[in-house]
This record gives sequence, C-alpha cells and structure tokens, in this order.
Amino acid sequence: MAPRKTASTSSRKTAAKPAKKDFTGGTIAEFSKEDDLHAYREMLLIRRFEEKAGQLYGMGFIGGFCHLYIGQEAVVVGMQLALKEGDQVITGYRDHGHMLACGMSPRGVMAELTGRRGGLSKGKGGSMHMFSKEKNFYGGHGIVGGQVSLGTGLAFANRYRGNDNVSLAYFGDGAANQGQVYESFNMAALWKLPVVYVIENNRYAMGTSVSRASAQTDFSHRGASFNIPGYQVDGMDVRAVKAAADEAVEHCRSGKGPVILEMQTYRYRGHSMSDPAKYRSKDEVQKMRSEHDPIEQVRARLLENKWASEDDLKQIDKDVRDIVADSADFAQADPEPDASELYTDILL
Ligand SMILES: Cc1ncc(C[n+]2csc(CCOP(=O)(O)OP(=O)(O)O)c2C)c(N)n1
Ligand SMILES: [Mg+2]
Repeated sequence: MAPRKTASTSSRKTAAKPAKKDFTGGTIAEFSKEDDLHAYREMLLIRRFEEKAGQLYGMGFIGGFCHLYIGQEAVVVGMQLALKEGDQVITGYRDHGHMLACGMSPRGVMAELTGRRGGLSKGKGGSMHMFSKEKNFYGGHGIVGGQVSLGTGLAFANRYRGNDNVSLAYFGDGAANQGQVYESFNMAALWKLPVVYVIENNRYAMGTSVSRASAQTDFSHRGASFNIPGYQVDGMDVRAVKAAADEAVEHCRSGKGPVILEMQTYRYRGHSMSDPAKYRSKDEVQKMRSEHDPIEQVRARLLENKWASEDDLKQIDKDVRDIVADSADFAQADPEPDASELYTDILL
C-alpha cells in the first residue's frame, strides 16, 4: 500500500501517547477503476441530493431543521465499503448522506424531508428522524451524542446473539464531549463490543471551533483511558477512509473490541440551514474546497489514469441529477400524511 496522505501528521507527534497506533498509520487503500467510479458516483449522489435539499428548503418545501452533509461525503462512502450484510449504522441529525450510502431510496429520503406520505418515516419524522430496518440504518437522532449509546447497544445485541456483525456509530466533534459517550466507551471496552466509533471532526460544532470547545483536540485519543485504540484519518480521501474502515471493522469482527476513527473532514455549509457561518472566513472554506474536495480528488484521478473521459463523467453527472430530480418531483407531488396518522406509530 502507498503511504497515506494525512492532514493530521503534526498532531500525532505532539499529543499524549494513546493506545497502540499501528494498523492504519500511513496507508491508503489501492482503488481500482471500478472502486473509483463507484466512489465518484456515490459521493456525487450525496452532493447533488444535498444541494437539491438546500434549494427545496429555500423554496419553503422543507420545514424544521435540515443539516447538510456537503464536504463530508468521503467519510460515509469509504466506511460503507468495509461493511457486510447485517452490519448496522447509526448517526446524528446530519444524516442524509448516511442513508443514501446505506442504499435507502432518494425518493424516500427527500419525501421525508418534505413531510410526505412516501417518506421513510411516512412524513412524520423529517430530516433528523429516518430509519430503515431493511438497510440496517438506525437513525437519524436529534439528541447530540444519543446515538453513541444506542450504537453501543447495537454492538451488544450482536455480541449477545453470537453473530459477527459490527455497528458503526457516527458522531461529531461536538458530540464527542458528551458524558454518555464515555459511559459507552467504558462498557464497549469492558465487554469487547464490536463497535466502530466514527468521529466526524468537521472542525465545528454548531458554531464553536474544536479548539475553543475541546481540551483534547486529537479525538483519536479520546478512548485512551479505556484502552480503545484510536486513529486519525484523512476524511477527505475516500481511499484513506476505506483503508482505516477495513482495519477497524476487521478488528471488531474478530472479537478484539471497539475502535475509534477520527475522520478529519469539513462541512462547506453552515451548521443548519439557518446558520450563515460567520464564525469562519470564506477563505478557509474556499481553501478546503479547492485543495481537499473529496469528489474532485477522485475526478482528477479518474481523468489522470484515463479511467474515464470528460464525457463519461458528464454522463455520470447526468444520471445522478436525474435520480435527484426524480426524488424532488416525487417529494413535491406526493400527498401529506392523513390526519389519522397522528395516532399511529406512537407509544401510548
Ligand atoms: C443533548 C443536546 N445538546 C445540545 C443540542 C443542540 N445542538 C445541536 S447540534 C449541536 C452541535 C453538535 O456538533 P457536532 O457534534 O460537531 O456535529 P456537526 O453538527 O458538526 O455534524 C448542538 C450543540 C442537542 N441537539 N442535543
Ligand atoms: Mg462538528
């Protein structure tokens, strides 16, 4: 394997010594033409879907909260490549990308955003509350950090049932400061539960930068006192994510207990649709976009290796746009849920 480019080399050297850091250091996965084409298409679908969701929000079709995943696409697409049938995924409220990567239908996700019958929660959950038992996606959670304990519970269920499935619990840099995260870490390490904690460090919580909110900004060290190994990963390079994901998932599957992966990533838009993101400079965003964009990296590689022509890429773009346009049409034409639905799917 070629050396892995990482955005994090300097913090590795300066931070306190964590548990062993051997398995992902310095590697990226070798991607074939098919791998790169797959990653390109998947990431582009998430990007275009999110752009469309932003438009529909601006037009008043989507109510309530809506958090876009633009910029972070390589994380879910790379992680998903390491999973097998029956592995589970759970995340917070920035969840549209995770759902699409799990194979949930763009129509179902978009119609849920607009609160329509054909939405994945029948139009009653909205952006932050969608699930699919079929695709092993367990939400979609608005309580910051809540999914970490639930994801640990999914891992406990796998252990209890004696299968070799693994759960991925995604959470943000802000969520990483929540108390229940550490209670979960303790249990997971004590009982060697098969859970990968994927910390999506996009450098900001709602509007507070990591350095203003966190005493330990190297999130790969957060499991050190529980002996949970942790690794920093270039979350803008889908190959680096895939390499780390393979190792971490294998570690869990073979009964060695939890792993933490800190994905160093970046969100291009505000925290939610109502955030103008005045706490950072336009230059900072522009620099990430022009130097580290996850989709552009794959695009450049496809062209350079002559694995795709400009025309091939245009065709992929058109296919993806068609899927997204279809989901948006459906999400506007589908009727709202009947009022009687107010009394279904609730605990009485
Ligand atoms: C328990 C709880 N506290 C506070 C909030 C309000 N809140 C919503 S998102 C957020 C920031 C989380 O940031 P991060 O974990 O970095 O995720 P990101 O939005 O960057 O993906 C906060 C404080 C909440 N939803 N739940
Ligand atoms: Mg964050």
